[in-house]
Amino acid sequence: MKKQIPKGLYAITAENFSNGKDNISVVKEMLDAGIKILQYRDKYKTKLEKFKQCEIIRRLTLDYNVFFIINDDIDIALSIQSEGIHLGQDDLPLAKARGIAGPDITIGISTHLPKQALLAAEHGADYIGVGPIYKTFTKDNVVDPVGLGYLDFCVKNINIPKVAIGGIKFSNLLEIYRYNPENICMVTEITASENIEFTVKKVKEAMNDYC
Ligand code: 3NM
Repeated sequence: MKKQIPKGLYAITAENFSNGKDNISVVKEMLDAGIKILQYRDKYKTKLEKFKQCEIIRRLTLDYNVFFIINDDIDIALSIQSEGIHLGQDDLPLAKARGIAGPDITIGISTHLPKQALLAAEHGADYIGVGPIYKTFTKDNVVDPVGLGYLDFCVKNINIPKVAIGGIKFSNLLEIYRYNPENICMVTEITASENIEFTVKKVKEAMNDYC
């Protein structure tokens, strides 16, 4: 049976923005800090390298009861039985991914335009990414910032969970939080933090422990 993505802070790996640490050690720190949703994203490794890291992280996420999502690699997601897959606009179309992965896996899609958000919901996505809200240097070939107006549109018109993403830092967190998206994603604010546990706790407190 499909598990519902929990509300709250959504973390993503970013090994090249992790102060020289590898994904596994950053993930361990994130889990100890109380992250409940984690996406594995790595655009630079071979499939085998990604698979090996995901196998280890799967065991950790089960121990910590954390909702685990794999970016793009449906085969890895199915093989390690993650709770979810995340697709970009240039990845396999949702219907094809659903056909391969079956009904029980959560599928999320990055969206950057109202039309993409409406289509994702119509085609059975389980959540959408809404971004980049602000300028981000974490993702290559990312589109221009979509701003708070797009977040407002999605919150008002899309009835599946919204994950606000892109350039979100502690300093602008409350600006996002007041729109009340189900999830807020911070990538480098967490991965590049000198003290991940302190940063995650500070963020959770600011969001009234909604994560
Ligand atoms: N997806 P940071 S923005 C992975 O807009 C990703 O779809 C985005 O990183 C989107 O929190 C992004 O460090 C990177 O700005 C966000």
